[in-house]
Amino acid sequence: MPGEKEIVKTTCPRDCYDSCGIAVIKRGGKITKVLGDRDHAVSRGVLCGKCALAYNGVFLDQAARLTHPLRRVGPKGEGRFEAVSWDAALGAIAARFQAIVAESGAGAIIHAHYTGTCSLIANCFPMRFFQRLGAQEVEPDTVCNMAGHVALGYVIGTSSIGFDPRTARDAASIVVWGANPSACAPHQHKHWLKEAPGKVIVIDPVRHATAEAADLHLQLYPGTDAALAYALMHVLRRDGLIDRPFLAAHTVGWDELEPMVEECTPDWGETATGVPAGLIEQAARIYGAGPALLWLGQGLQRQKAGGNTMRACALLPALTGNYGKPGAGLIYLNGAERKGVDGDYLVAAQLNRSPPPFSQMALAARLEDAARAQAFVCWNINPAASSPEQARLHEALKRDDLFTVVTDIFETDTTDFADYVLPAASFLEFDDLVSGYFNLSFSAQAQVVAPMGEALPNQEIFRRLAKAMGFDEPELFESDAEIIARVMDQVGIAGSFDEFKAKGTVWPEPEPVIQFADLAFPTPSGKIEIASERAEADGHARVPPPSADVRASHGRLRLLSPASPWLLNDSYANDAKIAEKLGPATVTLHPDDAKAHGLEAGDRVELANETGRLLLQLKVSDIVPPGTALSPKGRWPRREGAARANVNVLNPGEMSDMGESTCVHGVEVSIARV
Ligand SMILES: Nc1nc2c(c(=O)[nH]1)N[C@H]1C(S)=C(S)[C@@H](COP(=O)(O)OP(=O)(O)OC[C@H]3O[C@@H](n4cnc5c(=O)[nH]c(N)nc54)[C@H](O)[C@@H]3O)O[C@H]1N2
Ligand SMILES: Nc1nc2c(c(=O)[nH]1)N[C@H]1C(S)=C(S)[C@@H](COP(=O)(O)OP(=O)(O)OC[C@H]3O[C@@H](n4cnc5c(=O)[nH]c(N)nc54)[C@H](O)[C@@H]3O)O[C@H]1N2
Ligand code: SF4
Ligand SMILES: [Mo]
Repeated sequence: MPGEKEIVKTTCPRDCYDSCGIAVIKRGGKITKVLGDRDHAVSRGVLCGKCALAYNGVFLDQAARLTHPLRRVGPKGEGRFEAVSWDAALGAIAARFQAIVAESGAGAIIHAHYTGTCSLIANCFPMRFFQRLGAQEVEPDTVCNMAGHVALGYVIGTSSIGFDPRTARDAASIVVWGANPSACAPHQHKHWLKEAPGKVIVIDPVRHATAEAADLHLQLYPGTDAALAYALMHVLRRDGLIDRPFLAAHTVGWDELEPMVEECTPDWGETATGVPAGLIEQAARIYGAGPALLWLGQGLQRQKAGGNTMRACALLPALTGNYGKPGAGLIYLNGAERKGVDGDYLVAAQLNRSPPPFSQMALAARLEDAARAQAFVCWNINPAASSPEQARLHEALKRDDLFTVVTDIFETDTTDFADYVLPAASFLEFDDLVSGYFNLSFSAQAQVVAPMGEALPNQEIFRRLAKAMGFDEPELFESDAEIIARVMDQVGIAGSFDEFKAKGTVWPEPEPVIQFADLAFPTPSGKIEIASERAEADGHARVPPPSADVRASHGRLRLLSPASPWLLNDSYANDAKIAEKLGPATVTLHPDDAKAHGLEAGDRVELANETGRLLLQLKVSDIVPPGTALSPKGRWPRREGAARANVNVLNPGEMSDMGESTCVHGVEVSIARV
């Protein structure tokens, strides 16, 4: 191959716990290979399987990428377009927005976004535009992890200060509760958990690869976690494993909790959760020996009582004094503000004139409402695949009078419904910053090549649209270089961005950080709030009750649709090699359930409920407990034949107990052979 070999370090900005360092090999100015960066502490030279394929496959494939602004020429949903210039597209969009603002107010312009890219500028900068415009936001976390944010806010005052994973070297145990690192955090599965000296306990209905490799797997029925937490606390109390001086000094409400804990014996726990009492005892003793780390996954709280579950689980470190020392703590996520990043600056919060956001669970209903939804903009999100009430949403998106603008790097189910499609540059095509949300790493995203065709980074798209709208606030036009310099300064990274890019990743805190070292919690009392007045004022119990969901009845199954190791949310299904790995859409049942329904592996089956129906191929395995069905998320409806549906066609979009958040793992379905 002609041309000199060049290696460019960059960072994976996907919504993933790992934030891998990447090494891109270039020859003659062209990308020849995208690899893991050997010097990077997390990726250690190897990307996950899905990114190794997608970044060398569909991301580099000009035919698969969106390369020009497009205007719809066919009916909505068909995805037929003609190429237009940026000026024509942005001019038409601005004119339509101005007309809506004049007639109905900017609140009739709805925008949805999430974590298609997590690089800070591409993820945050467009908010400056939408908040200045006064458009109404679809609250992004409601489709993912909002219940957990609200719940942890009640207990410890924050959901974005987690333990530092590097402190695992001092932990006697790590509990992974309702997370699946083997799919969602592949390098934590492969390296971090394997190398941790402590015992690993997994609490999950599914015996995924991390559960398989763990010292202990508590395979509970979905939605029974609060009961399990109480049974564990019962053993801790009974066996003298409670840190009473810590409780007295740093918590409020133990006196209200203690009598509740007393009643929740391991036998009671077994009945409520399906986990054998002996395993509950064992797990409690391992955790109680401490120091112990508790990882509360995002899958855990996607349940009807997901907020209550998170509150109950978060009591374990409080009872055992697992804060403020090495090897102790709890993690949900680590926010960028942990590294000094000022989130308000990134989104220019001072410009905000938008009405309050609404839940993504209500998206389909809102888009049906012609008076309140006149325009719909999607960026960093593919709701036609990821959102609940899929059939209803697709119908709403067909409304001819709903002016729809979608920006993405690929044609997706959502772009199919757009009036205008705006081509976004991929992470290999612009400079940005990436803040790890598990590890306390902070990284540079480097432009490796020029954007494909006429594609532009999100931030540049919305700078140009702001100009077309005639806005003049300087925040709307701040350059990437200025933002990068400012954020590097906030994080305390000395030197130029070029120097930072050469390093790839920095760890602003060189030594493992001790979570809540000063034992000051950002709650109103400054302590851990076992009993919460704020929760009570919001209509919840003062102390989270030991509740457990009842089993699905009448032959119905509880449907779990967590992450697939081969997809990243609703991305990558359009990569040919990944499609091959995925095979047909499947649902997995326990052998007892398959037998009870007269089904065999390989059968074509239909899952159905009040919201929809879906055809799948049956797998039979005891990795799932009886009464449940497993069918991973992230397939593309447009690639699933005439039905044009994925597992979200079965999700009624019910809201969880807190934060108007998703309870997608609480869906119930019936099953029948086709
Ligand atoms: N059944 C079921 N449904 C679920 C879930 C579940 O567990 N089960 N999980 C939910 C969760 S946790 C989440 S987070 C959501 C995720 O759902 P989505 O946010 O819809 O999915 P993503 O694949 O993260 O990304 C959306 C799009 O962003 C695009 N993109 C990537 N980079 C860029 C960029 O730089 N600019 C622009 N403009 N676009 C870009 C990608 O190509 C992709 O099409 O799904 C939810 N849906
Ligand atoms: N490969 C891959 N990686 C990803 C993603 C992806 O789609 N693919 N998505 C990214 C995103 S957006 C997110 S939010 C994270 C999510 O990452 P995780 O936090 O790991 O969440 P999930 O994969 O949704 O679900 C994790 C586990 O929760 C379990 N679970 C479901 N219900 C319950 C319950 O009631 N109790 C308990 N104890 N467990 C339950 C499921 O069986 C599953 O094994 O992963 C990120 N990483
Ligand atoms: S998706 Fe996650 S595991 Fe895969 S390369 Fe990106 S950061 Fe690493
Ligand atoms: Mo998510």
